[in-house]
Amino acid sequence: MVIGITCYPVAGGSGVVATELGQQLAARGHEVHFVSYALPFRLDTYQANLMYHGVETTAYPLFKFPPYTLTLAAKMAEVARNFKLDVLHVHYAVPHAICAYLARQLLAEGNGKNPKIITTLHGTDITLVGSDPSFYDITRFSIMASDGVTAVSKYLADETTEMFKLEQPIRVIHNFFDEKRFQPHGTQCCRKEFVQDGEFLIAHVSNFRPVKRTIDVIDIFERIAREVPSKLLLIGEGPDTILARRQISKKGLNDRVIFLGNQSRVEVILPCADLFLLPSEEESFGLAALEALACGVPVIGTAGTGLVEVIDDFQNGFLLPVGETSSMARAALSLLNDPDRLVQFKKNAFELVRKRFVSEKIVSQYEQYYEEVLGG
Ligand code: GMT
Repeated sequence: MVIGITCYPVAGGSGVVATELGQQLAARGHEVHFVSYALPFRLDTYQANLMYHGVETTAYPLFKFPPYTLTLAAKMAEVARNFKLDVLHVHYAVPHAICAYLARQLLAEGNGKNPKIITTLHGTDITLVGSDPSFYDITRFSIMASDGVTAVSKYLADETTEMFKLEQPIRVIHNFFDEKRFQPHGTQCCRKEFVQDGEFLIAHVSNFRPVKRTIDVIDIFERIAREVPSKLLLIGEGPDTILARRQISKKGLNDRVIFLGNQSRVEVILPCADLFLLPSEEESFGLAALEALACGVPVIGTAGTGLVEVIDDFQNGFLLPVGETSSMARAALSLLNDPDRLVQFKKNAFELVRKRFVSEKIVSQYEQYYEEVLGG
C-alpha cells in the first residue's frame, strides 16, 4: 500500500505513535509518506520506503496567524496525487482530519485517485481540544467525514462516541512498542550515572502540560524520598517545567532530581528505573507508561483513565484516584520496601505488556483496518 501519514512532529505521544507506525509499515514493504511541518521526533534515521514532505507556511502582513491548515491540506493533496496514496492516515483529529477532508475535496476537483482518510484519535484532541465549544462542530464533522476512525483505547472510543453523539463505529487499536528496542535491563543501561548503590531511581516522562500533574509527581517523590534513598529522573519538557523546577527548589530537592529534557531514545534510559510515575488528570492511553512497562518498570498511574487498559493493578503497578498523592506514595513504598515484590512487579511489567502491545501484533491490526476501509 501507499500510505500518507500526518502527525504533529514534536515530542508527544501521538507523534511518536504515528512515527513508529510509519517506520514499521515501511519495514513491512509499504511505501510511507510523512506530511508535516517538520521531520517528526524519533524519525531521525534514514529508512527505505519512507519519505518526508515538509509543509511550509506563508508569511504575509495580513496573516496574523499563518494559515498552516490550508498549506497542509494543499500538500496532502499534492502528495496524494503525485504518489497515488491509497490511504491518508492522520493522527490527532485537530486540525489534521479536516485538512485531510479538504485535500480529498481538492483531489475530487481534478478527478484524481482519492485516498481513504483514516483518523486516529489520541486523547487531548477529543477530551481537551475537540470538545472545546470553538472546535466541537468542526471536530465532529471531520470525524464523521473520515472513511475510518480509530482510537487508542476503548476508554477514548467510548468518550468520543458519547461526547460527539456518533453513530459510526470507532475501531480500538491500542498503542504499541517496538519489542526489539524496548527491553528490560537494556544493554546500555546507565543506572550508575543517576544513582549510587542502594538508591532507587523513580522516573517520569511527559510533555509537562497541566494535564500531567507534574506537581503531583514531585509531591509523590518527596514522600518517597523521606522514607527511602532515591532520585527522581524527569524526561521531557513543556509549559509546567518552570513550575516543577520552582517546586523542587522550594522543597529542597535540587540534589535529588535530574532533568534530562526531551529524549528520543527513552528505551536506553528507562530500564535503569525502579518505578515510573504517571499521575495524570486525564490519559487516553498513556504511551509513556507502556514504554516504561516494556522496559520492566512498574507504573503508578491514575484510575478512571485509559491507563486501566495498560496497567494491571496490583500486578505491574497501581491505579489510584487522581490527586491522591499520599496513597500513590504509600503504594510506591509498598514496592520499594519489599525487594521480592518489586522484582515480581518488574518481571510482570515486561511480561504482561508483551502479550498485548507488541508492534508485531498492533501494526497488523492497522494493516487489516486499512484493507477493510479500502475494501469499502
Ligand atoms: O499526552 C499528551 O498530552 C500528548 C498527547 C499527544 O497527542 O501527543 O498524548 C495523547 O496521545 C498519546 C498517544 O496515543 C496517549 O498515549 C496519551 O495518553 C494521550 N494523552 C492524553 O490523553 C493526556
